[in-house]
Amino acid sequence: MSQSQNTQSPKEILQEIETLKRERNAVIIAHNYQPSEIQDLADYTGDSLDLSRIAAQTSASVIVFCGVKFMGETAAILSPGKTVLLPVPEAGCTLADHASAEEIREMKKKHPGALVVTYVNSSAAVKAESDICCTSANAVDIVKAIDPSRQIIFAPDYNLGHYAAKKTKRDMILWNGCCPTHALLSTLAVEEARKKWPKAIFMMHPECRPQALELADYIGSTSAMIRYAKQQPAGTEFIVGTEIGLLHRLRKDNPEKTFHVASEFLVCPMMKMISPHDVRDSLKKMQHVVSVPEDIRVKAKAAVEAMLLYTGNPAKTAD
Ligand code: CIZ
Repeated sequence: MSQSQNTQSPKEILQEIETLKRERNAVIIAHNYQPSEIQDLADYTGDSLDLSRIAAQTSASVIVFCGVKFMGETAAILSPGKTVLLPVPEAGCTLADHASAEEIREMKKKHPGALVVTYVNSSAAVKAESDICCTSANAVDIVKAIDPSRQIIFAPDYNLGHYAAKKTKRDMILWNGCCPTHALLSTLAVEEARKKWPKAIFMMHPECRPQALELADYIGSTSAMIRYAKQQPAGTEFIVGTEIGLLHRLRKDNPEKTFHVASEFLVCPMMKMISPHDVRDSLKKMQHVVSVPEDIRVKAKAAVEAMLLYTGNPAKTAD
């Protein structure tokens, strides 16, 4: 880093980002779990599905994806003609790492005829081995829509699969992966938060463990929580059982309501890796380009598009 870059103020960095954005015809998108300063500098914030749709539909030629690797890959899968940049390439996802394409192939051999439903928190190679993807926002609807006579392998998140199985009364083969951040929300932590804020509505993400989910007032994805919180009257208090980054958006959208994080452990270190400097460097040096081999991209795109069709919301993509 040069001396002048070192001494730049936060405001100067933001100005440089704006200039680079115009020069590159770029758009910046940030996941709901990103640090607040990244959410604030982004053009759009949302969940991985919202953001991939935005990436596919934008007229910008460069997409700076402030999130983790699988999200950048999903955008690249849907937007082959655009350049997708991940400011910090080391930002991965432990949950996605729980399943490899080879393991999915082995599982399919063991259960011939089973349909593979894969959470978007998975690598492009795993998506390419899947029949249909889902997000935490639509997992229940996707499972519900599948022919009841078909066996389902649900990967890689055990907790989301368990939740979808319970809601749909389907007996599914569940993968043994989990998000280590959401798994940290213990029943003890839930009870302690309840004691501290007895009047609050407890919202929880379906990536939390089943025992914790039993104690929730409302269960939903980040986009569902954003919608639900908006619908509640002014003065409502909430305890939020998901990654702490979501509280920034919830508070911004609802200044007349109160939000508490359910546990101080709900911090995903991967989601906190990107700084405004990284966004600036990403645009300046056009780094780090997310690329998905074409044979994998085409197969993974079919699984992502199958999900978009099931949910009645196909993405407008280039090919
Ligand atoms: O789908 C996403 O973006 C994730 C990881 C969580 C959520 O509920 O939005």
